[in-house]
Amino acid sequence: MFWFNTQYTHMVQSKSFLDEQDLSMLEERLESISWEDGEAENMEIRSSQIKWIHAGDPIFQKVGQFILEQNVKFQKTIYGIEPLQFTTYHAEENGRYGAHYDNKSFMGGYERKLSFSIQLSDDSEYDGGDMVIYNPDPIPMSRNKGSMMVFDSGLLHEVKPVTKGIRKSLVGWVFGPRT
Ligand SMILES: O=C(O)CCC(=O)C(=O)O
Ligand SMILES: [Fe+2]
Repeated sequence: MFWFNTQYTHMVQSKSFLDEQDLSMLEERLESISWEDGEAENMEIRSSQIKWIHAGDPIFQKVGQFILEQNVKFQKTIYGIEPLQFTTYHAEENGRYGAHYDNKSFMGGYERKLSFSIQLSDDSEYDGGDMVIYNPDPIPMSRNKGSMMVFDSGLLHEVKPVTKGIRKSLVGWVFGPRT
């Protein structure tokens, strides 16, 4: 008999998910999108500015394909990806996102199954600001520009305060049936 290796994975990291060309084209498209108010209910734990990238942007093709490939390891029932959240954390504003779970709020009948973050700043552009996932031990995400971390939305994670410069990220959530 042949047995599939269905060992469950909690996180996956790609050190160079977006290349230089992807990054510069994405930056150009972001220029034409306007800023939105951050979510006020989270202000005690969160300080950041956001823009939304909606389905139709070419980044969804690349992200969607990677998510489907990686889901072989996560084994989640997934339907799609919410709009992507471009986020900036400024040192002057004590930019941070305190420890939280992404699967605690529901959108209609759906539940967040997987979360991901793509680094859009180079390690040299900011101090502090580490994205850390607790599994339960802390695992810091790569600080390589263009790297991508995919993780179970049920894992606690945080963005430590940025103490110098600006950290930029592209954050997304993959949803499936509410269980
Ligand atoms: O900026 C990041 O890398 C992660 C942000 C985050 O956890 C979120 O917006 O839910
Ligand atoms: Fe999060």
